[in-house]
Amino acid sequence: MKPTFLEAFDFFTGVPDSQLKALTSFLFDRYGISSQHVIAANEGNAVALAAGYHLATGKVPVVYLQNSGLGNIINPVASLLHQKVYGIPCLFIVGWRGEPGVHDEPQHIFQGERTLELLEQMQIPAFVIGQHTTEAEVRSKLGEYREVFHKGGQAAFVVRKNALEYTQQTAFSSHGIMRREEILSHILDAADENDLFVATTGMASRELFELREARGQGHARDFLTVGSMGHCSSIALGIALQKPDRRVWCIDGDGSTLMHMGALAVIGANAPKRFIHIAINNGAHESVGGMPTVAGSCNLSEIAKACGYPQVACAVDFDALDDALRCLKQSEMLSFLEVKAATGTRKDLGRPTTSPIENKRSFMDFLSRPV
Ligand SMILES: Cc1ncc(C[n+]2csc(CCOP(=O)(O)OP(=O)(O)O)c2C)c(N)n1
Repeated sequence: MKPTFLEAFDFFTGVPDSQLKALTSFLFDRYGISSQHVIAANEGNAVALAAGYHLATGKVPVVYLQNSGLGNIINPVASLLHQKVYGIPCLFIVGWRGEPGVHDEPQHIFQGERTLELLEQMQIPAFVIGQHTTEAEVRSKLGEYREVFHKGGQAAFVVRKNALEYTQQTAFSSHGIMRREEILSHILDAADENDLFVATTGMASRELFELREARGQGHARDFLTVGSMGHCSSIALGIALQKPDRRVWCIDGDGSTLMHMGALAVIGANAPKRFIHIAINNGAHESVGGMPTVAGSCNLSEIAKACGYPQVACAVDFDALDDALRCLKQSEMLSFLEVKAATGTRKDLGRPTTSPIENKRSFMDFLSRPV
């Protein structure tokens, strides 16, 4: 089904999801990035933005998200939108990863099992859109939802895999020259044997896994933050504060850095030594289809500097990257490196073949060894 049933709405905000690629492509083609379509830093921000839209217009906003983002919306739904507070209507479009019975990655299993229950707990009526759902059924549901919105309530469509289609797929690209996997390879070349890595959600962790495999280095040095997008730098901080003798490389993305950017201020204030925070900035949420982030137009290294990182750098080509890696490593100070990157991922990129529990055990074992 095409997402055209949303034509009656004129404000959309959210965080992209691969399962909602048809929807975001449709929105991008129709509105671009504009006052009618805002890609938010995280799903909670999107809910607040939607609330502002309603306050300004009296109309019903649409918020789209992967079900991983449900946790981020609980606070603003319960304490801002809910009828017991301001009673602000909102339509949610939720991509259902980890639906029971459908194969998916470990980080989606529990969230997938609880998705409908969580919406019910938040008193958000939900209708599941599958491959065989008709547009007439969805429009009729929307008719019922109008009553809910009129009373200041919220409602949701939960979207199954391949349920939405949109043929005119917009292509995005950034202007960088280095691809994330090549950048990761240079970082691995610069690192020492005992160094630890904490990598962000999405392709970065998958590429790191495959690079280690290709190099025959095992996976014990790497913590792969397969879920919990935006939190890898805080995980890395938690480790660095307890293991000041180990060098910690945190591999962040621009989307994930933006998602919980307050973490930068906390890292800057704690200033652990030997902590190298690298944001691979391709200006996109590439792992879930390549929708743009706002990081293409912001200076992440200056933000880190203002947050108290004593050393910051920005690299746009391989020479600058190698120089920066050498200098930051030698300095043994908290550092931030923004690497301007191109979008682009190998077609045959696989997924980690070890489970998160195996990853945790071998990483903790590696961490417990004396250096
Ligand atoms: C809370 C939450 N919202 C959305 C997602 C879906 N998601 C997975 S990776 C990703 C994009 C990450 O973008 P970025 O950090 O810039 O890295 P890139 O994919 O460009 O390498 C998104 C939105 C998620 N996993 N968790």
